[in-house]
Amino acid sequence: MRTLLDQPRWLEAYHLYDDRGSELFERICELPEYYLTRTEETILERAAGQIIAAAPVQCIVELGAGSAKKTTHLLMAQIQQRKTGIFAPIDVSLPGLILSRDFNRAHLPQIQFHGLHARYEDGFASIDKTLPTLFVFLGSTIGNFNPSSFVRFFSQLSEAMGPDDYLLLGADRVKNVNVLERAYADSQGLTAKFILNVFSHINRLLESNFDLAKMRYHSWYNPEWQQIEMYGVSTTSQEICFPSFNTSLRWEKNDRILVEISRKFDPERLQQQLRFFNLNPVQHFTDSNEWFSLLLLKKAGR
Ligand code: AVI
Repeated sequence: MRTLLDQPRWLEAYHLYDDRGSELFERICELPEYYLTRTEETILERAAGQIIAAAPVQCIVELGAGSAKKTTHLLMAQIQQRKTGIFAPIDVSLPGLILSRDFNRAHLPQIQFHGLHARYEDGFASIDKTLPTLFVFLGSTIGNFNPSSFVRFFSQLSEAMGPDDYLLLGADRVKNVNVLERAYADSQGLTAKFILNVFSHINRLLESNFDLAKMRYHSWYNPEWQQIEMYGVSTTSQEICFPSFNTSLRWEKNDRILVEISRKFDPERLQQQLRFFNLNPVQHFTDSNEWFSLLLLKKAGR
């Protein structure tokens, strides 16, 4: 929360995902304007067989899996091609893991389920490096990392990977600005609710007095940084108090707090960048509009 005193003010995006935030995000994924989830699933459905054939693994580890609905395509391909396997989703949300476990038990009994209730960075430590593994990181969650968390994440992930391991990475691509901006300013106002909900979460955590009635949501595509930026903007001059830290800040009218970024990628450039983390490109899958990319990469080593 110290980032609120930085200039410009900003917040760590993981505060977005309290119970209400997680529920709102699930609903965002169903919105007509929010093409990411649907497009990624279409690619996965079509390419799952090729991905599993190219990555001869025994285990699939999914980072930030949620209910792991999309991963079912990979697990089914694993069963078809290798009869058996292990699925180890890592997530901070227990309800998502339970849903995924129950689905596996009912529909994919050939797959051993080992869910891990943890932040994925913390889950890396418990990964067996000797078992050939496909790491899966979907949904373009890498877009929510700022440059320093991007480097930290891929350094830790690459370190956790063994020499026979692969990574399947979902990345939303740079595209027409209107398509991008509409996806983050939907007509039902769900994205606004999702972004502003972070202030209620912070009030609960810090006993602060952010007032949702005195702020509005603003988002835009920053072409220089190739990212959607999502802000809470104060509609009046107000004092925000943090009693547990014995401090406060003045939030002036029209001043904004950056709540989340969603970076958009050029897949070729992203592949080049990932070579710095010893992750080499194997295959690239995309949709007919070339809106979203699924990159299959292999840890360098053998
Ligand atoms: C989770 N993440 C990839 C979403 C995104 O598109 O950046 C979060 C989101 N924020 C607003 N809408 C969706």
